Amino acid sequence: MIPRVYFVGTAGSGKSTLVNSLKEWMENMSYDAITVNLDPGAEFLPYTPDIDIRENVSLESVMQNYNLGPNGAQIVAADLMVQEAERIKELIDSYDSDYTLIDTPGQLELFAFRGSSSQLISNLGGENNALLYLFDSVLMKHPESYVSSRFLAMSVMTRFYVPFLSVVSKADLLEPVEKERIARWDGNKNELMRDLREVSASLNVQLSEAILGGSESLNLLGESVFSSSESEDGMEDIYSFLQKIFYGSDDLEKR
Ligand SMILES: Nc1nc2c(ncn2[C@@H]2O[C@H](COP(=O)(O)OP(=O)(O)O)[C@@H](O)[C@H]2O)c(=O)[nH]1
Ligand SMILES: [Mg+2]
Repeated sequence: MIPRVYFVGTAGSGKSTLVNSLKEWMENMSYDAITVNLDPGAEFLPYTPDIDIRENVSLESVMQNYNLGPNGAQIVAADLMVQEAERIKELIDSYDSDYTLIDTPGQLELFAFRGSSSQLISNLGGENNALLYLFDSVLMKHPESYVSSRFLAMSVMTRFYVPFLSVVSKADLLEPVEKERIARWDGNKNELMRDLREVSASLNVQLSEAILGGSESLNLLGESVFSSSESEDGMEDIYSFLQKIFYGSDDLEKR
């Protein structure tokens, strides 16, 4: 079964853009990947998906058929996608490719917090799933938003028991010193707490410390890879993570 790689993150974190740039990077390296769009509400995609949920479930058709506004239709569409799982799975497996890059709905909560999505992932990929969790670089610069971004990611992880990689997207928008600080926070909770104490109320710090303490012992999120779709930074790191997960080797040779 061809490995399935899901791109998950908050709206605007760069999922669709990264699907496109990772696919292009892979093509340049002569690795094969197909792309799947699972965002029924996508108006514009920077790539032409090989498989597109919108052919059967689109936000527009759900709004019309169920007489709903856009928010209600997003929810119904997310649930309707499960019924498409078998068809999409067969389509994916009809390709001879090394990877399947799967774009997910713009609004993270539609994908991450509805039971239908865990069902969809498990029906689509079984044991052959991995997830790239995109952290928006803008939200990773400051200790308070760094912490809330990590908590959100942890909460998503409690829904999907699949290997995952933390990716700080749009890294070209970060100064070198900001990148260094994020990497330090990833690796050292005490430094994060120290910086958080300088800007946040003590109750927030206590709460954050308690939750982060738990996550540290579980090694829940690990260190982040920085990626940029502008400069192609991070593509190699992402690829070697996938190679290690699916083919047991982190070198850049094809399987
Ligand atoms: N500077 C910069 N902008 C990016 C990058 N990736 C995405 N963007 C921009 O961020 C916005 C949202 O990206 P999109 O891929 O649509 O996010 P999605 O909602 O997660 O699919 C778009 O305007 C992109 O051009 C990146 O690596 N660098
Ligand atoms: Mg998108």
